[in-house]
Amino acid sequence: MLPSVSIIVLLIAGVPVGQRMIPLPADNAMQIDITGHQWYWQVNYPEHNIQLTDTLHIPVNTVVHLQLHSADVIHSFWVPRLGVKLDLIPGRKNVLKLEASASGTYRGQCAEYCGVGHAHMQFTVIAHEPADFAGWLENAGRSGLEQQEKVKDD
Ligand SMILES: [Cu+2]
Repeated sequence: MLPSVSIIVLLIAGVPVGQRMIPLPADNAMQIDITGHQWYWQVNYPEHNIQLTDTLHIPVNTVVHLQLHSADVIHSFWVPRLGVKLDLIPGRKNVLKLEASASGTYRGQCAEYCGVGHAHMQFTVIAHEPADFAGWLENAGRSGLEQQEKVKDD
């Protein structure tokens, strides 16, 4: 009796939490494609024709869905202060929900050893207030392919 009651209570509490953690396709959250390369991060905003290297701009207090791909070996997308880490696996797409609760700059780092350049495979997440983000999106989208950070040779 007690085990059944315990399990039911845990399911009632746990199922909604689990549902919120799954990136469901029905969500109309912003999609950002991230491709790991040896040894840099390619960031694409497919709906806005924006392409960046090693920099990710997001709106604050908003869930964005990152579609993680790898062009070569296994990498791992890790932003310690945002509490997220997920592997990028060749031939697969992993989806990560990312949300920042405060505007500002967050450092990220590849967390899976991927070769000699691994330690330098870092990136920056910039979380903007909603109005600032809309402005950034408009500017960056208008200029087409924006390579605002250092362009790396492959
Ligand atoms: Cu790495």
